[in-house]
Amino acid sequence: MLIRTKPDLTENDVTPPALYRQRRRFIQSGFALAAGALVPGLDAAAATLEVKKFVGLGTSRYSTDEEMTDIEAITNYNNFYEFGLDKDSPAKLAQEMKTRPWQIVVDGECTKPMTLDIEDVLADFAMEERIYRLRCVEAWSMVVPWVGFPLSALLKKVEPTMNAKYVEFHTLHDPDQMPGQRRGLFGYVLDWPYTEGLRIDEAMNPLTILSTGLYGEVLPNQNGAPIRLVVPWKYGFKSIKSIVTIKLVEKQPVNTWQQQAPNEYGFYANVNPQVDHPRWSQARERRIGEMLRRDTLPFNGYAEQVASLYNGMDPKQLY
Ligand SMILES: Nc1nc2c(c(=O)[nH]1)N[C@H]1C(S)=C(S)[C@@H](COP(=O)(O)O)O[C@H]1N2
Ligand SMILES: [Mo]
Repeated sequence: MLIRTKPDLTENDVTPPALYRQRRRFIQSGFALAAGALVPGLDAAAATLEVKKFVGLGTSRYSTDEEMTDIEAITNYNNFYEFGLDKDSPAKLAQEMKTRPWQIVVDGECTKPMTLDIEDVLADFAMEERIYRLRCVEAWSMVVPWVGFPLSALLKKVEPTMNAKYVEFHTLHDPDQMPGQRRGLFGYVLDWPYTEGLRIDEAMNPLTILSTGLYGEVLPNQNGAPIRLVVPWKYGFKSIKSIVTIKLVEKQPVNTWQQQAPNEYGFYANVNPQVDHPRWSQARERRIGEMLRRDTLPFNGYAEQVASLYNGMDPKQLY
């Protein structure tokens, strides 16, 4: 059910980015040690410290040379409505979210459906894990050095059938842990769980990653721990956080923002400076940390990698 008491609110409402002061806090002690011992990509010594680091990771060939956004901004200027509507509330309210144990169900149109423990995911894909320094864009933009591996690697494991035309993702639904899912607490509720979708060829594209860390460290809760999607040629809302379900499906899923405001958000959400959002231009963006706005690039600068996925499609349809 959808209750909508604040109709002009959108996922893109911008809080002035003056609030990066709050010190980030990473791992709750407890799981770091055990996890570090099991995962080849993790530094065993560092695992005993408060912050768990990924070591020896190669860099993806898709990485940009552009300057990285300050970690304080990446971890304190977030959208994660399960933890409130303000950009600075996820950093405060997501810290108590339990990310262990954590299971991910991968099923639907495939021959080998699986329930994976996050520790197994980290171990199984450690060899494929890379640093992906990628741009992400909204009205603001950032360059984030994600730690991640291609979503395709995981999808191949379950062997999608010919009927797998789309992939549907769900975030954890747990109102006890996620105050934003308690009806009415913020006077506004999305239809939980947060849901996203990709077409199967988008999902198999090597630029589509599952991320488990950033800046060489385990993903902070506010950025979608323990595992989140990153689709850098699409607007930020496609990059669903804290994933518990990955379902191969035949029909195009309805994603959360499309359901919430179908006149404003579509399925594809490809970054396109020429297509305005109904209530604002998307021609320019402000890179966090910079004063002047810059032109937004088609497909957020990743046209060479992904434009061919949409050959023959009407650009309007791509929103
Ligand atoms: N589960 C969930 N995933 C989500 C969101 C959300 O509210 N809930 N917000 C989305 C939006 S609108 C954006 S812009 C990005 C923000 O990611 P970041 O905080 O890591 O920059 O997460 C996306 N993933
Ligand atoms: Mo967003």
